[in-house]
Amino acid sequence: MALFDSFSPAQYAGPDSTDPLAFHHYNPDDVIDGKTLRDHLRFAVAYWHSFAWEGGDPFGGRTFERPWFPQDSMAQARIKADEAFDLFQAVQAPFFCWHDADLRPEQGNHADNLATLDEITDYIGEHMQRTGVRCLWGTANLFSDRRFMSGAASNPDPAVYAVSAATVKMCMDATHKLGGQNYVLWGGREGYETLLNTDLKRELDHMGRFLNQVVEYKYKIGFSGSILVEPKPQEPTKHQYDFDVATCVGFLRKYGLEDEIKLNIEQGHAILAGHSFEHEIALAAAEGMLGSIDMNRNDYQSGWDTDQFPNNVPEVALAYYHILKAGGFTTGGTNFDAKLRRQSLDAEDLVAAHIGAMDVCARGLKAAIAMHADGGLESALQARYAEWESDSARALLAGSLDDISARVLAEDIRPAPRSGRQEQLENYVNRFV
Ligand code: XUL
Ligand code: CO
Repeated sequence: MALFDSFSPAQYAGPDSTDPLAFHHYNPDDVIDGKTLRDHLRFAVAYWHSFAWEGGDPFGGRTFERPWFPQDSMAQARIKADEAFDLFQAVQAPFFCWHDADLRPEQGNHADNLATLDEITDYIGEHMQRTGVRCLWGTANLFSDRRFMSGAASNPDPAVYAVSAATVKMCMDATHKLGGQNYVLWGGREGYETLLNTDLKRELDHMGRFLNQVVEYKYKIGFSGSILVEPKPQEPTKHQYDFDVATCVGFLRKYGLEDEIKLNIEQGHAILAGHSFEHEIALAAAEGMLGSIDMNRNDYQSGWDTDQFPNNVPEVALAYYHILKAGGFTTGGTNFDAKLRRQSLDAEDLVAAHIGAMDVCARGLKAAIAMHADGGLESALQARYAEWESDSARALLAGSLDDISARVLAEDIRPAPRSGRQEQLENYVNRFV
């Protein structure tokens, strides 16, 4: 029995509606600032959390019952795809994202992995044609299978490097075939459990070369989407090499990739790194490397990557504010890298989770657009740094420490401390959220 085909596409019913399966804030066709909300937000459903994850946790296995479980045959993979596209339509998702291992079962050898991925992406391509749902990004699962336990590109065993490279080529080809707008690399097990057995420099060099091979291949096949790296500080490994945005920026520069690769920033990963989501987005934007976002929410107490659906409008508003400041999404979008709680068993829970998350994002985006248009934060910022526009201030940056020291003495420069106005700015934000 199909799970999602009885849900007709969710409709916008306005903020006063009490219909739990209607949109209250996300009206996809609403035009704000010259763009529909659909095009501002570019929502994507994550195939892995919604269809491959079975509801297990470290203490217990599957809690969900789905017609495509167990996920051990191509017949089951086709049922999963049918259901996935029913869900995409039920929540009006314009995009989806996937790993190879989400779409069909891992076969245990590369030749069979290639053939079965080709087969299932043909099938998925037909669903895309029929429904108009598009691929935001594809990626390779280089972390679930046992062979990746010590990493993929950073593995001490060259045979694993080889299989990883072949798998990424396969997934780039599949993303290209499905018209994907980005290709993502999340370094699942690129990191270490203990430095006692890790040649850190060699592993970083191998990862740098691997990413260069990815970029070379992108040009070879004429893939016009963006290549994105997704920062995360730990989990599954004790230390992940793509720790946070700052670490990734330094890494990409070191290996000459700063103009070729951008970042896919995830809310929960930002929290794990001890940052806020808007910090990571603002820093990526400042470096010209903002690509896309994985929208979710972490539990602030547990210290795990809990991948919950977002429900905090002020946090989301600040994230979108920085995205808007950077010019909005181009190839990127809002991928819900989020999963149900394991007690949320029903098909309706998954539909409601996406609808609610889209509403939260729409509220956040509308607040961000209003703040951006009002310009209050920007003018406060301009005012705070205004003195740097003067010739005498600019001369400080051009001069030497000797020049500056002489000036401080000659002009008897004595700074007059000024308020940072943080509470007033927080009050300002609260008027919009
Ligand atoms: C894991 C994570 C991944 C990536 C894709 O924490 O976020 O799902 O987004 O591999
Ligand atoms: Co993610």
